[in-house]
Amino acid sequence: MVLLALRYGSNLISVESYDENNITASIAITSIPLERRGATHYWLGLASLDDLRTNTLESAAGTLVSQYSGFWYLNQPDPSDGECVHVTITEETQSWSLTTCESLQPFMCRSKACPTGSIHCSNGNCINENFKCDEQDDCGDGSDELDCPVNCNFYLASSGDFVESPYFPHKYAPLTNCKWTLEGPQGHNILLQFQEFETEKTFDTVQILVGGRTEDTSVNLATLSGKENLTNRSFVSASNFMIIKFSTDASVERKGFRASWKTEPQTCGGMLRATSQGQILTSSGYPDQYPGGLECLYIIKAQNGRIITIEIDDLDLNENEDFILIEMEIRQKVKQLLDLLAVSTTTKE
Ligand SMILES: [Ca+2]
Ligand SMILES: [Ca+2]
Repeated sequence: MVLLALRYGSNLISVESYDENNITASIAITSIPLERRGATHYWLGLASLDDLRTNTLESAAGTLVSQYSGFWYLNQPDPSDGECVHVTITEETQSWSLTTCESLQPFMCRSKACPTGSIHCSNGNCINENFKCDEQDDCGDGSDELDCPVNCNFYLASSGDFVESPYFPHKYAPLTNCKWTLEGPQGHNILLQFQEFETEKTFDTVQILVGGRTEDTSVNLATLSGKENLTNRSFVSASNFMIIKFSTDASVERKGFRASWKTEPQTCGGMLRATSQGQILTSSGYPDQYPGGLECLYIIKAQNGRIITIEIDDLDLNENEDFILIEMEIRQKVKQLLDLLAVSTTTKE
């Protein structure tokens, strides 16, 4: 959630006064249907520090807030319930409680307002609108330069389109630096597929980045060069952003590339029902690589009195960066069972 908010240059909302609590409550109430109020929670960007021994909460932006400024539910804050603050919406107000941080809940973000004559950067900064497309990075994350066709920087926001190197299918120019920033609807992945690809090997490269709207919020998915047959390979971003960068050196040009991109709804996570027959759960794209930036929550339920068994048959994760967390719920309290961090095979729980 914190990542998602950062991709839009904002942070999770943190509430520090009575007025702010009322404002966020009214925003939440108007965006949640009447029949779901009272049963609906959303995340505040606050977490308890040191099990509340110092009476302090920390906001997603890193500021410290006293627990006494909270609008807590009866018998809350109880650090044994978890570390993260969520709120429960009732008819017209919201009350806070602590809970475990792993569940996927709605959340609210806050970003700075920019004065007239200035524009919003993707990292939350505001800059004078005259600094847009002047080939200088004034935002600090390059977002004032990402939508500048005159400088070969294209911003494409849709559910799909195509991207091709300049002058394709004729040769591209030496010393080219182009960038395409693709943005699909929220909750969708981006899939990129090349129809043709030919550049000077090693010296003229196409780089694919996924994660956020800017390079500093993204990770490198692939760097391509040479003559490659990529028609059977697709490049997937688990977020609704993808960046394609094309750079060439001073000599030897080829025809370049043509690729199409489309979006598809994210399908990971969901409610599953355990039965006496075993069922198989796989990560997105298995047995191929899972896309970067995934965050999936599966809730497995069984009939009362039944035991749920999970057997891991095959596990291959990026060590220390990607993980699977298995938790169980006893009397509505969630306890952590297993945290799979490293590469290993055949574990049984
Ligand atoms: Ca600029
Ligand atoms: Ca070249």
